[in-house]
Amino acid sequence: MKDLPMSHASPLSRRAVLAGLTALSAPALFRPRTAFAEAGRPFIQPPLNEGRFENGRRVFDLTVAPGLHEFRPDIATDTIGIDATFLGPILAARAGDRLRMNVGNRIGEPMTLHWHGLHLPAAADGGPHQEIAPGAVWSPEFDLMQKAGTFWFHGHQHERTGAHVWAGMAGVLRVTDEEEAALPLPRSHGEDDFTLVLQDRRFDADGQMPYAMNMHDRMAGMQGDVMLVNGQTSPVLEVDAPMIRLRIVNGANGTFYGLHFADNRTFHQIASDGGLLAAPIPMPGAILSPGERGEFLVDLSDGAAVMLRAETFGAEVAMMGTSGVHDVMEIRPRAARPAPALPERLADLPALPDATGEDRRFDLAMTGMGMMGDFTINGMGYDHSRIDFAVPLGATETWTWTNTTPMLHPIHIHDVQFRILSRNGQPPADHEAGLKDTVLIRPQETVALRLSFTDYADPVLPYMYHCHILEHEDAGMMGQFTVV
Ligand SMILES: [Cu+2]
Repeated sequence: MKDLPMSHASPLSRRAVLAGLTALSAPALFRPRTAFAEAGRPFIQPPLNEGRFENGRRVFDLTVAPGLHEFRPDIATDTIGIDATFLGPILAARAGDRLRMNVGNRIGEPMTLHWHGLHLPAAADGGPHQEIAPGAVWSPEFDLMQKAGTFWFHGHQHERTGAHVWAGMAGVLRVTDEEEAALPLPRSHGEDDFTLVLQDRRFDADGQMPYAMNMHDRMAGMQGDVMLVNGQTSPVLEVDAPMIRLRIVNGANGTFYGLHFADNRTFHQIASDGGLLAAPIPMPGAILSPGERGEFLVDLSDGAAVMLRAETFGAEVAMMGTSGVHDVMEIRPRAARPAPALPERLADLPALPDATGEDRRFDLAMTGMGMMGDFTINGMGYDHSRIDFAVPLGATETWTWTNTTPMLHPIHIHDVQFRILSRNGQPPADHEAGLKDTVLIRPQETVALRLSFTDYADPVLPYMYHCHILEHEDAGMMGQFTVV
């Protein structure tokens, strides 16, 4: 195989996707992967589940159980699914709904299910303190206090998050609201609006994907060489629409995706983790860290087929460079036809709230070579019985993160949608200026966030803040705070 500089293979992504990722990046290699399965199977999405209504509540019944999933025809791989053989349904709900989630645990070991990105009481969060015993059903109830957007849910069991998500314990929550519904955007699920959970997996000779970590996996997070879209390899999406919306979830354990199109066409980001941006942002490429979501508009008016690609990075990109470029999904428009104009404005983002409370500092560090337990925040690993601090209810705080490790860390904070104040003293890029719950902190970077803690207090039960590389989280790069 001939190694080509990335600038030959993918000039726009080299400039736009890697730019600023790290100045230390080794020359990137272009290594097209051999197909894992025969390409060209039709793109499929998990079923849309709108729940059922009961006493004014939207109720979702979710059963988490072992599955056998065919990633390759006629090869059954052991998995975990949520009412499916791998991953779970796309839950559809409206902002303001009262939700009740009935989560049944049939996996034979303790688990939790965390509602990633939602503002809710700590008791309903689904973090490590809301353990569901084998055979039990957990039924939190809460108000859906989000803007329209793409959220997700996944396992969060203490020290088992990586294993559970790797096996398939994750799903998507699609939230709609009136503000979004009034905009001229594609929103017909399965026609011009598609949800993609991106993951990568490693399979053994028997077609299984054991959660067997080697030294590198412990340091950098589990990564695979097979790209999955909703648990499927190399799908083809045929569409009739001249403009489509892709809701993309990075559901990987430890892989960063630098998304771009093979023909380097510009696409537009319209939403970040917590909902719509102020205006569509033209992007030649977009990085999604583990845990992050983005919604993108893709113009298909030329009628030409195009390949969505992902340049994949591990946390150690600063030391090792990228691990390759993967074909993710081919999009085939059935015809050329004019695309509608993009809306000039999307949402009115509220002004950054003024700080009323503490300035807190978080130092991300590692010792040794990232052996188990060596990832720390403020010098400490996670202790399930230690609450690191309490935030007064109603406070707006500034949390400043500094990364002294040579690795990338996507930091996720439960309960809140926050705003990025600055990266190394500079204002955030437009696509990072909206609502966020997960933020990439590069080596040697200092990132300041503004967060408001409203509505829910609990003197006992905490929320989590942690690295969303699940192997870093499980190794202790996590802390807990209460809102009181
Ligand atoms: Cu990390």
